[in-house]
Amino acid sequence: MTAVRSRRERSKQLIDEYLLSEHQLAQMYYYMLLARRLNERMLALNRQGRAPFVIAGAGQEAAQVGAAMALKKGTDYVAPYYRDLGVNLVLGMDAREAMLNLLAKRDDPNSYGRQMPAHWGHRERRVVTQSSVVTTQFLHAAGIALAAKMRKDPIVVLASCGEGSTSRGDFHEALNFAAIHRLPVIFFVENNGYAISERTDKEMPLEHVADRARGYGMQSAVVDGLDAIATYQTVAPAVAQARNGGGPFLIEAKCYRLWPHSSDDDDTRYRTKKELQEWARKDPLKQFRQRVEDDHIFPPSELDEIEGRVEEEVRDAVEWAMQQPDPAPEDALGFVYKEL
Ligand SMILES: Cc1ncc(C[n+]2csc(CCOP(=O)(O)OP(=O)(O)O)c2C)c(N)n1
Ligand SMILES: [Mg+2]
Repeated sequence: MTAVRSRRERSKQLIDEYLLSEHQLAQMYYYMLLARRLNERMLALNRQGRAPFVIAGAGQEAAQVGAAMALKKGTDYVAPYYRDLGVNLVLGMDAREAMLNLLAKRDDPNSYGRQMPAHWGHRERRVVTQSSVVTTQFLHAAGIALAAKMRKDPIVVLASCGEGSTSRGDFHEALNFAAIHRLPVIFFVENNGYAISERTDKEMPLEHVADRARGYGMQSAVVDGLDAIATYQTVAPAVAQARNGGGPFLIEAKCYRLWPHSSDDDDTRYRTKKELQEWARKDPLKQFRQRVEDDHIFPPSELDEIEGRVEEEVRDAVEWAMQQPDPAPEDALGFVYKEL
C-alpha cells in the first residue's frame, strides 16, 4: 500500500516536473504514434503504386509534437516544412485529412490536391502554405511576426526547417531581420543529420546550428529532439518569452532521419546499416513509452489502448480516403486566378 502510494506521489511529482498534465502526456504519445503509423501506411501505399511520393518524419516525431504542443492552437502561426506531419496533427489535422493529402484528393484541405504531398497549409489552423523551395518559410514567418508586432497582436510564429536548409540565404536574412526588430518568432530546426545524402559536416562548419544565432544576437538552445518532453520544456518558455516581447529564439532539436530522404531515395548509398540500427534503438516513440511506463505515469494497458486507437484511425483513413473523389480537371485553375 505504502509502495503504491509513494509510487503515485512520485509520478504526480514527475508530472509537475514535466510541466505537462497527464492528459497532455497521453496526447503527446497519441500524436507521435499517429504520425509514425500514418507514415508507415503512406510508404506501403507508395510501394503498392497507389501514392506518388512520400516524405516522412520518422525519427522526428518527438521534436515536432513537443514543439507544436507549446503553441496556442488557432492563434499562433506555423510555417512548417515537409516532414512536419506531427506538427500538423497537433494543430488539428486528422488521419483522414493526412491521407487525402497523400492521395492528392479533391478535398485535401492543404491544397485541394494541387501541391505535392506534405506541402502543408490551412487557413483556420494558421498553417502557412509552403513552397518546395526550402527555407522560404523563414522569411514568411518573419513577415507575419512583423505584422503581428505592428498590430500589437500577441501571437507567436513557429517556423521550422531541416539543418541543411540553414545554409541558405533566406535563413540568415530571416534571423537577422527578426533579431533587429525583436519579432515573436521561434526558428525551430530539426537537425536529422542529413540533407538528402549530405552529412551535416559537409553542410556547415559548426557542430550546432544553434551557434549560428550568436551572429545575430539571438538567444538559442539545443535540445534532444528524440525527447518530446524535453522539446516541449525548451520550446514553451521560448514561446512565452517571444509572446511577451522578448524577441526571437533559435531552437535546434537533435534528431535522426530513420528512413530514406523520400520514397525516391536509396539511403544505402550513403549510410550504413549499422548506423541506422544504432539510431533505431533510440527511436523517440520507444523512448517515450519506456519513460512514462518507468515513471508509472500510465499503466501499459493505457498505452496499448492508444496504440489500438491509432491503428484503427489509420486503417479507417486509408479505406475512406481511397474512395474520395479526385480533383476535376476543369478545376485545375481554381484558386490561381480570381476569375477565368
Ligand atoms: C532551394 C532548394 N534547394 C534544393 C532543394 C532540394 N531539396 C529538397 S529537400 C533537400 C534537403 C534539405 O535538407 P534539410 O534541410 O536538412 O532537411 P531534411 O530533408 O533533412 O529534413 C534538398 C536539397 C530544394 N527543395 N530547395
Ligand atoms: Mg536534415
